[in-house]
Amino acid sequence: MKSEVSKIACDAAANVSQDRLWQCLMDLAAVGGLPDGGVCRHALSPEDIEARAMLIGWAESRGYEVSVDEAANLWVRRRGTHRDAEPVIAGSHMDSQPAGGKFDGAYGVLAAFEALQAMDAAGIETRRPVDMVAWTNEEGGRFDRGCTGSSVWSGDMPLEDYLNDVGVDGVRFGDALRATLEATPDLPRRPRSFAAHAYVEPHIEQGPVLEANGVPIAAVTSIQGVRWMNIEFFGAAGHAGTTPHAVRRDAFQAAHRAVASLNSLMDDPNDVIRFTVGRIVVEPNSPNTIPERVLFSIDFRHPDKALLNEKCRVIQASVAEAAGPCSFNITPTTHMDPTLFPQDLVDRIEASAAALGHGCLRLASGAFHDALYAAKNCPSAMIFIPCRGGLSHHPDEWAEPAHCAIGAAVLTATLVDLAND
Ligand code: HGY
Ligand code: MN
Ligand code: MN
Repeated sequence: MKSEVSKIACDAAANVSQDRLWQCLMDLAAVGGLPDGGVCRHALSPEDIEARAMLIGWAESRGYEVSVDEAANLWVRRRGTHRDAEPVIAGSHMDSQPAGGKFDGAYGVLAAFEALQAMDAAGIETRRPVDMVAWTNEEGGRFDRGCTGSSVWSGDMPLEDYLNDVGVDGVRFGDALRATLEATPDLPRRPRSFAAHAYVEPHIEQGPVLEANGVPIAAVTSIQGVRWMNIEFFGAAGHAGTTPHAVRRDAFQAAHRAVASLNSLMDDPNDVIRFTVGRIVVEPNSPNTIPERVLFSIDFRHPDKALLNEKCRVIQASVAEAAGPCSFNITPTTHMDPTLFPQDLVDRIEASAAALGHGCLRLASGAFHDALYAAKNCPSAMIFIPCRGGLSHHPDEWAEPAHCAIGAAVLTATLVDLAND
């Protein structure tokens, strides 16, 4: 791939409208908006369906081709002069964390949508079609696994593998998926997967580096690996006042020992390993009944695949030792290997930023993204913009309008030249 930036790419980028993009961001943030300024827009929820309907309305009013695939990934196409050429794709996700922010995912979808409109405003044609995509269930906050839509599109996971996942609300993934697809019965269907020329995902950094350096853009070089598991202990319920400790099979105490042991396993003096216990379920969850079942999630991450696998091998032994008189079960849920983005595509993002007069750093991503799966199907890369204090997965998540527009402009320039490859 070449990496000089064409004049029409810069012309299209100059047609990005900060106000139009910001208005869309605030309109989307209101869907599932919370009183504290955050967002709860769970994948395949009524709020997700409402957000999809809003985006479809915007896209259809601008004459774009809107379609959806079996995984409910939502596609908005700006036609190219060569209809059958492999498309260039840009996008991210609209589902959020349960106490999420206005920009995680939403920014990438709407920056991509703004790029299509900027190309229209510049009156430029591209050889290849340019697709905006909103992937299904990137976060995994409702259903235990993340990046569902992109992993299906990339061919990495069969959709059928997800259908029986049950959400935190007891809803089966397949049923929520069917309800979401039934909400847009007239949308043309896209095939489950198809070849693409390239994929570029804009996203807030979800870290402090860009803001600390006063730089508006990062060309992302890689995404670290991720392992998620659910660890369950099974004991025996009993009366908190009358059951002697000598005979107890307390599932919470087993979980407590296991978390302490895993904290030691994941202890890293270099502070590179990321280890989080984000969810815990205690049953029957009563102050005066000994817990008979406890489930907790673990999320751990590292840029080195060998280290991730080595830690996985030790987890089983740590949990078994902590179980004591309880039985246990370990269910791996998400397994993402570290991913490097192709140098020439990262170069193109850097070149676009430079051509538009913006500083650009190269950063690795601590968060996972749909680009990790898209990269299994086509050359993929990401553009980061700063977020305030590096905060994300939090109601106070914030990005500046100017940075949102700069990111969309760099995306637009990159997409135009990719679409004319
Ligand atoms: O968890 C992640 O890294 C992503 O933000 N869903
Ligand atoms: Mn995200
Ligand atoms: Mn996220």
